[in-house]
Amino acid sequence: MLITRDEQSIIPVGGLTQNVQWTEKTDSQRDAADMKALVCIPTYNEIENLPRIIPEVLARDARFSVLVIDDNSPDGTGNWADDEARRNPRVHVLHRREKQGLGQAYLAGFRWALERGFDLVFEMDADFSHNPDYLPQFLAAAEHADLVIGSRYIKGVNVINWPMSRLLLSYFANVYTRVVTGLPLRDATGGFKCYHRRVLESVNLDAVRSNGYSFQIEMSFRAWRRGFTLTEIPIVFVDREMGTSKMSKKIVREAVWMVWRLRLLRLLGRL
Ligand SMILES: Nc1nc2c(ncn2[C@@H]2O[C@H](COP(=O)(O)OP(=O)(O)OP(=O)(O)O)[C@@H](O)[C@H]2O)c(=O)[nH]1
Ligand SMILES: [Mg+2]
Repeated sequence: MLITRDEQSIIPVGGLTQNVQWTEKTDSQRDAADMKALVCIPTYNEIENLPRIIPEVLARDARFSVLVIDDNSPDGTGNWADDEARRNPRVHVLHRREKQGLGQAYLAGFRWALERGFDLVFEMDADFSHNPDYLPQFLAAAEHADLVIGSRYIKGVNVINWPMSRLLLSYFANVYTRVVTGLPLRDATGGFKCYHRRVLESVNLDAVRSNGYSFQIEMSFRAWRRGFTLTEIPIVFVDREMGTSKMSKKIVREAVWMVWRLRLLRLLGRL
């Protein structure tokens, strides 16, 4: 049982300081302190970024471990991750034979996390678009929500270094998603997220089809339909400075159709 000292209870009594009053933590506080959190980082050719981002993540909270999910990166990212995992027990690696897309990588990571008893499971890019400084805020928000989503569009537009064309695409993709699916999120395509394990246990991961940005939409939509609490916290998203982009027209096309599929499944009562 965890007990915390309540600083407020240090009260001077008769000229002496009495500081022996201890208060028990509430259930939610106790849970939060004991939680095991896994930050899943999918990688494809991120050798410039991965060695820098892992220590940044681990330094933010002692509860964090990292799972690198590498799709056989030709630049040796997976080999570097293996070496790091041998050096550091808080680092783990999942290898997949070939590049199969972001969504499939995350699903493999979620299953890995559930099998090993993690309470909180994060999604995070390797390329520093997702600033590790926000991680403690996710932990705090996760005390009151089942799924926490980093949002670029809560207070205006918080994206740095994207060309206008990409910004407009992302912004209107979110408006479109909201209108078609009804999902009440400002940023449904963002990939900086924290799931409670109960969400991943409840969502039928085998039924999740999408892989690109629509993977983010589909996971949040399924969680929302299952009645979980979703909350967005504001983040500033910075475009990658190192490494190469994996963004493609195929990813956009997939998202355009996926939202209609979700709407249909909802109408049929299947979600
Ligand atoms: N394992 C795996 N990781 C991937 C795959 N595609 C992308 N990633 C990783 O997923 C994260 C997000 O991909 P990005 O390429 O940064 O996608 P983006 O942020 O939309 O686009 P850019 O930042 O412009 O490249 C990065 O850590 C990538 O290395 C994939 O097929 N498999
Ligand atoms: Mg990126």
